[in-house]
Amino acid sequence: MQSETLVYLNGEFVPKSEAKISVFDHGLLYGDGVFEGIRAFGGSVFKLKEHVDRLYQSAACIELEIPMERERMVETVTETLRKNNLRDSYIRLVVTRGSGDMSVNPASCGEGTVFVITEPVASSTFPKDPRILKTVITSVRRDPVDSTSHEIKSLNYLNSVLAVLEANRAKVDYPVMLDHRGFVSEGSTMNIFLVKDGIIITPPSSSGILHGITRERVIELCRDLKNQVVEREVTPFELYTADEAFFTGTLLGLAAVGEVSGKRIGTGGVGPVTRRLYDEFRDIVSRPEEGTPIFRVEKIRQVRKR
Ligand code: PXG
Repeated sequence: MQSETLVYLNGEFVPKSEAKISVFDHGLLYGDGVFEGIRAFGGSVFKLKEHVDRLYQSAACIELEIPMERERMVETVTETLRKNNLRDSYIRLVVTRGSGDMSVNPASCGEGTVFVITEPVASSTFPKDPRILKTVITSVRRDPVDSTSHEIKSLNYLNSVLAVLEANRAKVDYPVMLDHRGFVSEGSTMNIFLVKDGIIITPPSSSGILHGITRERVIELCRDLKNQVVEREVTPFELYTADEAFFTGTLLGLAAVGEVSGKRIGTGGVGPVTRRLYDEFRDIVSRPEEGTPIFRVEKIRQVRKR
């Protein structure tokens, strides 16, 4: 039994306690890098290819060349999981600018630093019931799309950190952030949806959101279930007066919004639309066709042996 999980770091697998990078890495010095948070459920990495695509898109936007091909990156994630014998996991995939001078200018940096952390997660699916979150609309706004856009999943999460601090101070579970114009944008690490008169509404790209992979899959799910879903700007009033609201994201799947800035949303519990979508999504995440298998090679070998 290996005692410590292994971390992939620049081409090697090293024990967690030895997985270290330089203090001169610009990922640390300037938040200059990109990342993905991914989950594996029951031996399948949910939407791994989509996460890897988003990683390369984020990298392209900051002109960071990832020193390996996309296919190899997909392989590296599944290989790290296999090394750790993990079927259910939280995965953190990070590429930084690498080590360089003490200057914001990335020109002095060599090759990017790539690492993959895989941590065990107890359950192979989400809990039976969704979380219900009390929230507050924070004074901290999402950065505009022509600024340090959140469409880039970069290592700069201070904007989200400031919002979380404000939520902590307000003694609620989670922040809701507005865009620079005052329209509802998203949470610190989750996209937001609301339900009004049977229509499901979610803020569009122009509201400075990250293009969430869960968001995308839930939109598709709404359409499959013949629920009308619209991407359009949402005012705080519309959120306060919604019949239901929920967040989407890798860590929780869907989470109900119970309250926003002291105002109860619907019954303050889990509304029927949120419940239905949560139940369906909970079933979707471990389907092999929704992701990339971790143990494909071994499974084929096992089948052949029989
Ligand atoms: N908005 C923001 C700003 C995010 O960071 C989402 C929306 C939801 O996107 P996905 O693709 O997950 O549906 C995110 C995702 C972490 C962590 O450890 C953060 C995210 C995902 C996983 C882990 O903080 N953010």
